Parts: sequence; C-alpha cells; structure tokens
Amino acid sequence: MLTGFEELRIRARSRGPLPVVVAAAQDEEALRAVKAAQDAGLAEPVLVGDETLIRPLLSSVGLPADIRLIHEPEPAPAALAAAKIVSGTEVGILMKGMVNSSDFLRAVLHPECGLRTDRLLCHLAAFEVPGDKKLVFHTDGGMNVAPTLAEKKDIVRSSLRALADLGIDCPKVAVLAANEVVSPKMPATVNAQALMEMNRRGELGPAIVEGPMAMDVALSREAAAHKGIKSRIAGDVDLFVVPGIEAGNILGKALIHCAGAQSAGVILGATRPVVMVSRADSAAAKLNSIALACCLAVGSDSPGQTFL
Ligand code: COD
Repeated sequence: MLTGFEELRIRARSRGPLPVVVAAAQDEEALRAVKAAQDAGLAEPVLVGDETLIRPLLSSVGLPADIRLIHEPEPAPAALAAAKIVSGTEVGILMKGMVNSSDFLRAVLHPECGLRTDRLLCHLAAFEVPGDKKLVFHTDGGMNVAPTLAEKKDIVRSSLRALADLGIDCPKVAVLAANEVVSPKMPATVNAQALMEMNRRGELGPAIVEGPMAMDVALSREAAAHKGIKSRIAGDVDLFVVPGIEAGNILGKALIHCAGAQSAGVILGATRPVVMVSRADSAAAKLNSIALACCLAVGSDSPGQTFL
C-alpha cells in the first residue's frame, strides 16, 4: 500500500536522478515541476520546445540559463524530437508539456521514435483523495478511447504490473459500470463480467477483480451492504477500471476539482516511462507524475518490469 504522494516522492528519490525530457516545454507549471524534481534529486531536465518562450520562464522558476534546451517551436515536432531523445537514453522519462495529448501520444507511437513496443499503451492515473488512507489508481481515462474487451484485458494486465512494481501485490480491482446487473444493453457490464472471469482463470495476474460494479459500491462497504452485494473489495479498491476514456477523464477531473484530490498520470507499455497529465494540471500533479514515472522506471522492492 502507498499512503500518498509524499511516500511515493520519498521512494522515487532513491531511483533518481533520471533524465526527464519535456516535450513543448514552454509551460510554466511543467518547468516548476521539473525544477522541484531536480531539487528533490529525481530529475536531470532536458527541455525541447520554443526557446523564445522558454528562456523568459527559466529565471522565474529558478532553472539555470545553461540548462540543456533544444529549440523546436512547433509542439508536435517538439514531441517527436523529445521522444527520440528519450529513447536514446537508458532510463529517461518523456514528459508532456504544452502539446495536445493526441499529438503527444502520436509521437510516443511513432515507429521511428523508438518508444513503441508490441504492448498496448495505456494511461494509469493515481489519486490521493483527502480523507483516504491510500493512493488509488484509475485506468484508462487518458489514451484508449473505447477499448475492446481484449484491449481492456491488456490495460488491466499492464496496470497490475505497474502496481506490482509499486509494491501493491494483490490489488483489489473494481471494473466499473453503471450497476451490478449484467446486461447486453450495457456493454461495460458484459466486459466487466468477462474480466472477472479472466481473473478467476488466472489470466490477469495476482489480483482480486470484481465487476460490474457501480461507483457507490466500489467506494463504500455500507453501500454494498445496503444493496445486498457481497464484495471482498467494496470500500477498499486499489484500481478502478473505467469503461471508456470519457468516464475516466470526467471522474479524474471531478476528483481534482470537486474533491481536492492530488493526481499523477503516466502512460504504460512504452520502452520508457511517459508522464502524461493535462496541460491545466498543477505543478504538484506534474511533480507527482515524475515521481511515479521514476518508481516505475526502476521498479520498487523488486526489479521493475513495467518498462522492460
Ligand atoms: N497502444 C499501442 N499502439 C497503438 C495504440 C495503443 N494504445 N493506439 C494506436 N496504436 C497504434 C495502432 O495500432 C496503429 O499502428 C497506430 O498506432 C496508429 O493508430 P490510430 O490510427 O488509431 O492512431 P491515431 O493517431 O488515430 O490515434 C491514437 C491516439 C492515441 C492519438 C488516439 O487514440 C487518441 O487521441 N487518444 C486520446 C488521447 C486524449 O485525448 N487523451 C485525453 C487525455 S488529457
């Protein structure tokens, strides 16, 4: 169990500093995060982007003028250049700056950038929600738009590998839907049941997977009891599997903006860790994401498998 981002940042310190290459680095919050990560011994920053916009930000965030900076004014080409630099490092991290998510992900997927593997890439978000005793994880609210059942299987398997690298060995996994009744009219419920059966057959990795499950049951043992649902995970879920990108994206932003959650986001399945948070996210969220990427890059208690 990870109690929160402070524990994650402390763990990450023993893994760093790692090269962090920022794509379209003309983003003050990203630069603040990189500076904080450098001060914490997590990052050796490399900036790729519009030098005319980046230079004036350097002194205001406290980064040195002689920092490694590659001038590429257009965001999409900057993402391609940054991805190529990261793939040339042994354990570097790619980080999204002021570039649209789809353009950024196309650079990660570009066959010439060297970050693609034969695995499905997916997004894993972490949240520290005020009042909760542990970090929780959500997938996939950031990359795969409407994953098929086979893709959801890959997404769950990748996320479980990442959680294992973080020392969470038998996570409790809720496959979310609108309710607990399986109905062909609600494909998310059918997929959730299939994923639970895959888990029973041992196809997903060590985990307790339950679904379909509505969010109230996933979050509350009392709600489960009230609905007469027997669950081993209600109120204590580690990983929430959302039905599609919209649900995940809306849920994550609601946690941040309505519940005051802190967040982090990474892409799993590439040859190197990739930090992907929203451009509007705070410097703290970007720092948390660098810490998460550091822990996944080098593994935690056991040698890391996520990015091998
Ligand atoms: N994993 C591995 N390979 C992939 C993946 C994946 N998740 N997605 C696509 N590919 C491969 C395909 O097999 C193909 O070879 C090539 O990449 C191109 O695939 P397309 O045609 O589907 O690619 P695009 O460019 O149309 O779309 C890929 C994106 C990842 C850009 C797209 O799915 C996307 O925009 N996702 C949502 C990103 C987003 O807006 N997130 C919001 C977060 S703030």
